Amino acid sequence: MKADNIPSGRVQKAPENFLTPSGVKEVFAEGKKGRRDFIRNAFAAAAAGAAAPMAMAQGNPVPAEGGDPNILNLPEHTTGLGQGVAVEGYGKPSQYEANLQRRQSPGLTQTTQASVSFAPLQSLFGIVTPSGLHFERHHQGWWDIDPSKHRFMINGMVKKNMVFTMDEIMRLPSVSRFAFIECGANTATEWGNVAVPTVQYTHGMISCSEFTGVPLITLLELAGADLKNGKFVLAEGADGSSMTRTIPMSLITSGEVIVAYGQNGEMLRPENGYPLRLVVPGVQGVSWVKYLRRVEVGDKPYAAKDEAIHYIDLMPNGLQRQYSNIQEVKSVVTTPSGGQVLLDKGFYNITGLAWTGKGKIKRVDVSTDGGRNWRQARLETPVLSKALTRFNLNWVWDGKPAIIQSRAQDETGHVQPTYQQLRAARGTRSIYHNNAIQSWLVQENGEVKNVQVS
Ligand SMILES: Nc1nc2c(c(=O)[nH]1)N[C@H]1C(S)=C(S)[C@@H](COP(=O)(O)O)O[C@H]1N2
Ligand SMILES: [Mo]
Repeated sequence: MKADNIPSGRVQKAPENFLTPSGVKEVFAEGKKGRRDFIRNAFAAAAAGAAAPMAMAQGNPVPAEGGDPNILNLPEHTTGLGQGVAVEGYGKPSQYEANLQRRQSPGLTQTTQASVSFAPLQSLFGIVTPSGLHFERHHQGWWDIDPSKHRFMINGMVKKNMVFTMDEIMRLPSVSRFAFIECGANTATEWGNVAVPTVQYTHGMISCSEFTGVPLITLLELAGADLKNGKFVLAEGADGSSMTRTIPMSLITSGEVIVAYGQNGEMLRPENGYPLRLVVPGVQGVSWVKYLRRVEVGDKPYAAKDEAIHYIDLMPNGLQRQYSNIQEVKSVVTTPSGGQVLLDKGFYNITGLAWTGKGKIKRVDVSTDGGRNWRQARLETPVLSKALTRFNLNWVWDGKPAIIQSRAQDETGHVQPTYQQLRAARGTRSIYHNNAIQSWLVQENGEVKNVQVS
């Protein structure tokens, strides 16, 4: 069944011509071999598309007669002696999970010095992104900086300029909080209806971690910052990208902005800013300055390059919208999603992620008919402010083409827009800040594809 034959006729088949023919083949080849194995085949198509999320990925079908050898024959792991502890090792995932990787998008130019890697959302559970699978965005490469030589400075509208070593920062009162980070360019290819094949590439520039560090306000108070006239802070990174961003003081005085050294219970990973990064919950990723070495207190926005010419939105009236910091309410179904293949009709767990930079997710509705009917999904706890929220919904697939969508609403009442609504408000020439409803087409043969419903 082709996308253009879908019931309503409202579906536009997303163009795939940006993918090389072999890239497209790779995505679906595995799935075609044996559709009965939803998990094994659908997710094994790793290179350009999906990746295996589940342990069952390696299982063989259970024989109808004669007993299951996987039960009848005692395996070696039941009769033999297992491996000893890896005494000084750092634990690694199972060898059977080798397909679970962050990857460069097939929709972007492939380079050896790539500057973006996408998190495999289709294979993740719950709300925490394992640190090794956190998306990466480097404007000038990443570094593994010696923490004993790293310095953090405060200047500008302060009583005294201050310099901290890492040891000095780690003596101060710390806080831990869960927060999502989303690059403002996440889902950018969909503005042009370029159908990158999987959710890894449509939405994989988002991750969620527990961050630990010192509230920036604590450090500013130590320096005697002028919190009355100092309305903005400039944050600067120590890499060669000259990454500087203006942070409004209101976010800092609320205590939310953290100068973080911890991520998911250990020190930050080098790719994510080791040994120090700014955590700015609810705000787009570019403001989460990595390798943080300096903040300056000022009385006006700095209009730095990454806020004057990048990360701005070209509006329909031809004007640029600047400082669109807060990431608005958004969600995406991660299974079933592009590149996956459904088995026969029957029961499936629809699952996905929702988030908003404005606070908590209030509800998520899911449609399986392209937005005509909606059912309320279960929000899994905890539902945390400015963190990812996991949702699930029971679904019985009747084997007919289906268009799966999710629509999130946050506690401020904002609802995720359709593409039609988004384009009406924002025009068609944007790159950043696309929070529209994503559609996945489940075809009769079980293959799931990225489509746009207008
Ligand atoms: N110093 C520095 N900070 C940076 C960047 C950078 O290139 N250098 N990239 C920014 C961008 S655009 C994003 S989306 C996030 C990505 O963070 P991550 O690589 O930890 O996912 O870091 C931001 N902070
Ligand atoms: Mo970004």
